[in-house]
Amino acid sequence: KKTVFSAIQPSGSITLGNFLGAWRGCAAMQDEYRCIYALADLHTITVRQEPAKFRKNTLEAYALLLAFGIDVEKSLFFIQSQVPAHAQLAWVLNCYTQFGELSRMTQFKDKSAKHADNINAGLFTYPSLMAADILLYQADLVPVGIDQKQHIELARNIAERFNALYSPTFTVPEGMFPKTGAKIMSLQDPAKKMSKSDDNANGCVYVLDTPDDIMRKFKRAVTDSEARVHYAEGKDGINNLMGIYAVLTGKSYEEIEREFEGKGYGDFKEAVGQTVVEELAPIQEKFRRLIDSKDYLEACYRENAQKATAIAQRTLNKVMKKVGFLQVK
Ligand code: AQP
Repeated sequence: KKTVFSAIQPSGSITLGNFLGAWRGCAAMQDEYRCIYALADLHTITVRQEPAKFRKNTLEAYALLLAFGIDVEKSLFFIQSQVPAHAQLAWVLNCYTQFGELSRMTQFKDKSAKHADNINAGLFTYPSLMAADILLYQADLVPVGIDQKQHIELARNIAERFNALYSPTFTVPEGMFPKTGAKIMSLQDPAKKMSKSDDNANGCVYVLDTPDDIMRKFKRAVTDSEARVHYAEGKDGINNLMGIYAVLTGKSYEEIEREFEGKGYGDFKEAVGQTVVEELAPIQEKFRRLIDSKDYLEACYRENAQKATAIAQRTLNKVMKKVGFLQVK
C-alpha cells in the first residue's frame, strides 16, 4: 500500500474549505492507502495563540477529524507536538533549505502581510517543518488543498537535494489535489480563500456552525448582477458556490446549470446551503458525542503519538547518521 500523509493546523474552528479541500478526501482514502494524519500544532504557533483557546481548538480538531471519519483502527492520527522527531528533523532540513526558496512562498508573503507585527522566523521556516512532517513517514502522496501546492513542491526539492547529497533517504512525495473544490473561496470575498482565521466570519462556513448560521451565510453570499447560474470567468462568487455544490452532489457544472435554468440566485443559494447542512448534520452529531469523551480522546492521541514516534524515529536516525552526527551506541 502507498503511504499517505496529511495534516491540519488547529488554528481555529475548522472550515468547509478545510473539509472539502482536503479532509473529506482523506477519510475516503483509508481502505486503499496506509494513511498517516496529524494535527500540525507546531505550525499553529507561527501565529500568536491564546493558550487556553489553543488547547481547546486542538482537542476539538482532534474530535472533529474523528467525526469526519478518520478511523484510528485503520490509520494513524496524532498530534505533531507529541512526536519530537518533527521539530528535530525540521531543524536539520532548515539547513538544507535556502533563504531564497522560503522567500518565494506565497503563504509566507500573505501571512506576513496579515501579521505584520509578528513576522517570526517560524512563519518563514513553516515549509521546512511541513517537509519534515511529510518526509519522516516516507509518504508517497499528500492530499491537500491546491493552496498547499507550492509547499509540496518545496518538500520534493528538499527531499531530492538531501537524497542527491547523501544517498536515497526520503521518498519524494507527490501532492494530490481534488478535481473540484480544491480551493473554496470566502463567501464574502470570493477572490480570497476561505480561511479559519478570516476576520469576517460571514465569509467562512465552519463545520460546527448551526444549520441556521450556515443557511444565513449562504443566503448572504456575494454573487454578481447577471442572475444566471453558470460557470464563467469573472463570476467568482457563483463559481465558488457551484464548486461546493458539485463536490457534495457529485454533479457536473453542466448538470448544475441545467438544474437551475430559469431560477434565480436565491433558489441556488438555498439549495447549496441545504446540501451543506445535510452533509454536516451526521458529522456534528458524532462530534458532540466524541467531545464529551475526553478520556477516550486522550487515550487515542497518546497511543497514536507513540506509534508515530516509532516510525518517525527510524527516518530521523538515518538522517542523523548520514549527516555525520556522532552516534551514541
Ligand atoms: N479554502 C480552502 N479550500 C480548500 N482547501 C483548503 N485548505 C485550507 N483552506 C482551504 C486545506 O485544508 C488543509 C489544512 O489547512 P491548514 O490548517 O494547514 O492551514 P491553511 O491552509 O493555512 O488553512 P486555513 O483554514 O487558511 O488556516 P489559517 O487561517 O490558520 O491559515 C490543507 O490541506 C489545506 O490545503
